[in-house]
Amino acid sequence: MSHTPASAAQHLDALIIGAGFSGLYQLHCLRDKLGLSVQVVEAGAGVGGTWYWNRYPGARCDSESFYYSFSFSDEMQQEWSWSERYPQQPEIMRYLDQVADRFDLRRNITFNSRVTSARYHDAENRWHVATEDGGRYVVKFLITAVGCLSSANIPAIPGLAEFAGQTYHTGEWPHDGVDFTGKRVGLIGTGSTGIQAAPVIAVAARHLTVFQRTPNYSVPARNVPMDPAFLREVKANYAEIRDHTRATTNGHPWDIGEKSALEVSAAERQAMYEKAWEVGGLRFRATFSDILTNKDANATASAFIKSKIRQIVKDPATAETLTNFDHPYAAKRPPVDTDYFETFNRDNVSLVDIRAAPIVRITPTGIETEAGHYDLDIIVFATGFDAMTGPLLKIDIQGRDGVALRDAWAHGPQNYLGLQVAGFPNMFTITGPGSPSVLCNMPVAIEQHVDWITDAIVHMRDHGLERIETTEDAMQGWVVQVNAAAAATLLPQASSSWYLGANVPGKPQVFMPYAGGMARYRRICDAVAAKGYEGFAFAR
Ligand code: N01
Repeated sequence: MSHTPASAAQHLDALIIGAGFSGLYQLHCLRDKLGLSVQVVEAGAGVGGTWYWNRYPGARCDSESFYYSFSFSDEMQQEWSWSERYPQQPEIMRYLDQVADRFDLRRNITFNSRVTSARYHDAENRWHVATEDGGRYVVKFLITAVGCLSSANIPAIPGLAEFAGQTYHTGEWPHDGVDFTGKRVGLIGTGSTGIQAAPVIAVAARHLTVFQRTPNYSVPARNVPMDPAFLREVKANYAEIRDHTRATTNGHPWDIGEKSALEVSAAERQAMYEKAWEVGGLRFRATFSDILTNKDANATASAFIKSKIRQIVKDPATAETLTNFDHPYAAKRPPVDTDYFETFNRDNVSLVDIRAAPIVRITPTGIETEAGHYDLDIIVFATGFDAMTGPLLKIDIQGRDGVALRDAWAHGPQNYLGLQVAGFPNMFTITGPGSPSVLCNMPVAIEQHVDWITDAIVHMRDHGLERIETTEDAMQGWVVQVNAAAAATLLPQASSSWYLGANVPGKPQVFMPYAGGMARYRRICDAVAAKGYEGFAFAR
């Protein structure tokens, strides 16, 4: 569907920005359950959001397929069959395409259209929204479903524009792929993305040079084809599994271990880590109760992973560079991998320590560090994102009295429950900063937010209310809770983490997600609603 010409603004109940998991489900709820007039505006040519853009080699979800999916339709979860333990990007795209088809969502999505501005008009209690291609909308509710990791961060390295080869950012990957055959490839970045991409690029390229600034922990994913018997078991027990994911800290269907890493004997601890290493995946960090809260407990996990990497990587100097950790395990989002450390045993792969000898510039023929020059044909930036606030602040959002969100958040994001900002009535941010979002299995966090927003709108309709806006007091109280939740963990101790905004020069360093756990957060949100939406002010 194309947008309405500039002369005629489209008047709607709600506008949703983004057609990823969040936007699709929010559209379904508002349009099909509440009967509202709704349009989604999406910059891509298809649905998928973050998954639409992140097509880099090796792109795969680190959450397991059977629970990295929507739970709202039992028919859908019974019909859909995942092919692997962890879904690859194309399979997630097929899944989201069938969600869009099944619920006939595309007819209310405007593709290839990017929202540039959204301004709240107090007298009308309406948001006026404009898109890059001249679309205009006047809507009661503005719902951002822009994703947390959708604004690519390409470091401003001197000389970048002069590079004679090709450069790519993993989050803006060409749809027809990149041919690495016979090429010398430089990969900058060793976060979850770089760690997924390196083994796949290494197989295709003539030579891969990985430029590592901060060594990263990673645990084997242990991906396997889906076992049909396991999938049958899952489908037979989906209701229970979904309930479990909703009741846990990180939205996964397993519980964090009850024992402290420090209360067991060294032999028992080793055995438990060995077992978790064999199982693989993100649940490694749940082996003990205090890995994320106690430095000494964390050090045991760190030492175990270090020993594993040293066993895998044959060259001791390379192993040393890969394990010279500067932050507690899982204080940054822990990657999981398929043969990442094994990749450094290949003859065509080398590791460059750019913390010891930083990059000086990019030259027409490669990358120059303080230690030497590396000749390259292709540079891949796996350098992450202007996370959480970046996608929101790219849009010129202005609330009451023309106050810009960019100014309101000049010192870091502030909101109530990660859902609403004081001064921005009728605007909701799905999985925004201040909510568990990126610390949780995303579909679980998304469904909780979308359901809560939908219920709030039902409440307004039932009570003849036209405007909902968090109070300044509630917002400030929540900011205190977000900071306290982070401070109770080791998470803020990773000083270069994107959770803190530390990866983007000049960005205010504030711990952005709510670290108190999804289960607790859900209880707080439910209690707020049960008390008549405490902390929100309504107007007729
Ligand atoms: O980005 P990152 P990502 N010079 O910010 C380095 C999710 N995800 O795309 O640590 C040199 O984690 C930077 O170094 P340092 C997941 O939530 C999910 O990998 O700042 N290096 C770091 O090594 C994840 O956390 C999945 O010192 C520079 C890397 O680039 C999030 O996305 C898969 C640099 C960036 O790591 C982001 O992961 C993949 C510079 N100027 C990702 N700037 C799935 O589950 C940055 N770096 C599918």
